[in-house]
Amino acid sequence: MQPPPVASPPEQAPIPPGFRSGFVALAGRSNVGKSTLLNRLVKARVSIVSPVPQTTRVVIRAVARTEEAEVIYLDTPGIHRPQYRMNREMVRSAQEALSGVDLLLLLIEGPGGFGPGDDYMLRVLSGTSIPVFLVINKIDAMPRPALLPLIGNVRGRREWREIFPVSALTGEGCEELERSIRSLLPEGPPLFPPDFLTDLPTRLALGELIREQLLLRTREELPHSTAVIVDRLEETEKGEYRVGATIYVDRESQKGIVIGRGGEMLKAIGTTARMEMAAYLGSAAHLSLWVKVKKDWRDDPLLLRLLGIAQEG
Ligand SMILES: Nc1nc2c(ncn2[C@@H]2O[C@H](COP(=O)(O)OP(=O)(O)OP(=O)(O)O)[C@@H](O)[C@H]2O)c(=O)[nH]1
Ligand SMILES: [Mg+2]
Repeated sequence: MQPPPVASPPEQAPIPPGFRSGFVALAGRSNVGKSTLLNRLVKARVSIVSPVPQTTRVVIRAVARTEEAEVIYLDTPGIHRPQYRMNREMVRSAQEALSGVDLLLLLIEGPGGFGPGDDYMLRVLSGTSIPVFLVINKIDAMPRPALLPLIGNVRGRREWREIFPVSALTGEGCEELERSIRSLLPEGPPLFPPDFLTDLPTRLALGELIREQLLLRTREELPHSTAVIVDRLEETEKGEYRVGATIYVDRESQKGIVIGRGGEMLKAIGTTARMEMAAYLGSAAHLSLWVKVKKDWRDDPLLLRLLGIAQEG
């Protein structure tokens, strides 16, 4: 009797010789455009963006894959002076992400120039032996003649592997930056499957889409005092999604702002977030939103763990 045929291993795409892979962290003070740049580099909307400082609260990894390289980018919370337990965790996680990578991108912004927050970043990075690119972002929003003096100002402040003026918003200068990033990575095989984009868990990603709307629509009144927990995520028989989420605020008065007159604000937040969720999930999303007051939630270890901001244990 013939032995059964041995199953051949699944076909793997051959890795081209000289393929490179590695980790690149985006660092900098709040609001310089780290998340905007991450989204541009991975060509997807992975990390939320807003004009409010301290938008990003957790380290987000996302992968950019080309034929010759795989770059795993780490978006980090902006380094700032921490006031609450939440902010201490944010700064701790950001600093932790800056070690153990192959390359650091230190972002500053052109229009505001080099300030005390950037100087503090230099101190954070002072002991590192990892190569650092200085990325001067937002050059679309500054007069061109101001660029050279700014480069002159920052050039001697530490050793930079290279300096790149870019606009994460328009994409100007970003291809040159990407090319240099790829050429600096070590040779090695890809670490993730070709369709892998981010390790951000779906529930956190959906919560972030709601928080982005909160930041964009209510920023004057409640910049940092909201958190979103997705309590429910179910797939229906039709392949659509039912999402239930709770928005936490610090004070009763903030609850009124989030709900708005006649519920208008909450409705607007829900409508846009639901559309964003549908795009993210690739199928229709039905969203129920609740608003709860939880005083001092930014110092609550359990809630911070649920939000992925504090570590387990
Ligand atoms: N004009 C201009 N605005 C930009 C550019 N990049 C980012 N921005 C704006 O700058 C603001 C902050 O951008 P983010 O990407 O959220 O900044 P961040 O560094 O991730 O901020 P944190 O997460 O708070 O640390 C947003 O309003 C962006 O639209 C740029 O190249 N040009
Ligand atoms: Mg950010």
